Amino acid sequence: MASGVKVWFAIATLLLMFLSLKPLVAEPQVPCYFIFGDSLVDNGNNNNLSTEAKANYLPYGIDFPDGPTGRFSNGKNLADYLAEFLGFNSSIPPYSAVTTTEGLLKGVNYASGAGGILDESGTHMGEVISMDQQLVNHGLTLARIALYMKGYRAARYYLNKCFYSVGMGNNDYINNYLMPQKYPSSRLYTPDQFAELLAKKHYVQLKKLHALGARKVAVFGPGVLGCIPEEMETHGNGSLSCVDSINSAVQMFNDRMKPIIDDLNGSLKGAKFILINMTSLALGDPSIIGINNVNKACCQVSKTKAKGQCEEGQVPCSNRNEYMFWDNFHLTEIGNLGTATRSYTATLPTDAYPMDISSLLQLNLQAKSDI
Ligand SMILES: *[C@@H]1O[C@H](CO)[C@@H](O)[C@H](O)[C@H]1NC(C)=O
Ligand SMILES: *[C@@H]1O[C@H](CO)[C@@H](O)[C@H](O)[C@H]1NC(C)=O
Ligand SMILES: *[C@@H]1O[C@H](CO)[C@@H](O)[C@H](O)[C@H]1NC(C)=O
Ligand SMILES: *[C@@H]1O[C@H](CO)[C@@H](O)[C@H](O)[C@H]1NC(C)=O
Ligand SMILES: CC(=O)N[C@H]1CO[C@H](CO)[C@@H](O)[C@@H]1O
Repeated sequence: MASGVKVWFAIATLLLMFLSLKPLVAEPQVPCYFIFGDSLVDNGNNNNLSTEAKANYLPYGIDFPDGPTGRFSNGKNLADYLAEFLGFNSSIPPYSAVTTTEGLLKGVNYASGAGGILDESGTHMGEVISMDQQLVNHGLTLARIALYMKGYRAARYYLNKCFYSVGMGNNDYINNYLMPQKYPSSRLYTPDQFAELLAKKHYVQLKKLHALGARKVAVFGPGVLGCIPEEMETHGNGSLSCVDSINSAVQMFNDRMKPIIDDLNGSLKGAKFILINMTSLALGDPSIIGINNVNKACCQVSKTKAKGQCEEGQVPCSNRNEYMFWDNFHLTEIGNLGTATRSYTATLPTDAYPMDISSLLQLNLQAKSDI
């Protein structure tokens, strides 16, 4: 692991100081933020779904002001931190909990635990809101805003001004390709073919998002899945070290996303897509900031139902800021702060392509609806 990232915690600290100095009444940098993704950013959409992929029970949320909300961490998730960095004075609400059109205007969070690029990913756990379905929901949001603003043109013009984040692909591996007993994909496709299938479908999805009005979009690639505790335990050799074959399979998808970002950036007028490189974000020695446990979950995880998630009611580790992983899949709050900080202000040049979120926000794109 490279040692060039000593500064990431320093940056996080500075950023938080800066944020806490800003007056609370300041306007956010964008009027709205829409979130598409999986359990890394889900903040309650799965609560009322019939699925095992839920986190609305303790010890989830043990460090969150509202307690267990459906966030898959001990505290804030990536989207909570990004909303803070954007200048919002509260988190973006889950789509399932927003009832009024006014409530949609500052953005909503469509993310769903276990959701993927492919509709079938994660379905062995129950209901799931896939990327396609999240886009359908966003289409309904556009329609509702159009009614409210008396026209699609005005609604798209409004949506042009928002910031969007999309984080998909994790479950197409964890809860699909890497589960041969539940899904046939690893028998039907080589890792390269599967990466191609995912990338092609994701490309169409991102173009659809643009057609619904998105102009500034940060696309998060999947994480370093061979290094998450669940995969090290189930696919490793017993030494709790990263599973290289998984990392190289996921890398095939990540490598395909870069030309897709170039294509979108070149072909879609007035739009800018950026790619957050989770592989790069994982570089560096986190023990510098006190995270000295990177291969085991902080909470006691289930071995049967909802395997790898925290067991309900069990007492988690008390030194949560020393753990990278909260359960067998998800980062602790401190881990999420690191990811959010480096995607917002890149520490290494490879963290974000071709620029980080803070630079994307400053671009002056032609904010006119050209559809
Ligand atoms: C949050 O900011 C909005 C304006 O952007 C304001 O109307 C609202 O009162 C603020 N809420 C709090 C709790 O400060
Ligand atoms: C779940 O359902 C309950 C009762 O039907 C409702 O009060 C709550 O707002 C719903 N929550 C979410 C996140 O959908
Ligand atoms: C397990 O795999 C890791 C990484 O590939 C390797 O470094 C380690 O020596 C292996 N351990 C055993 C016990 O085979
Ligand atoms: C992501 O970062 C890794 C590690 O620095 C690098 O090997 C890879 O090429 C990067 N991928 C993209 C798409 O930039
Ligand atoms: C920063 C960046 O990538 N800009 C490119 C976006 O796409 C257009 C069209 O291909 C290029 O001209 C920009 O350089």
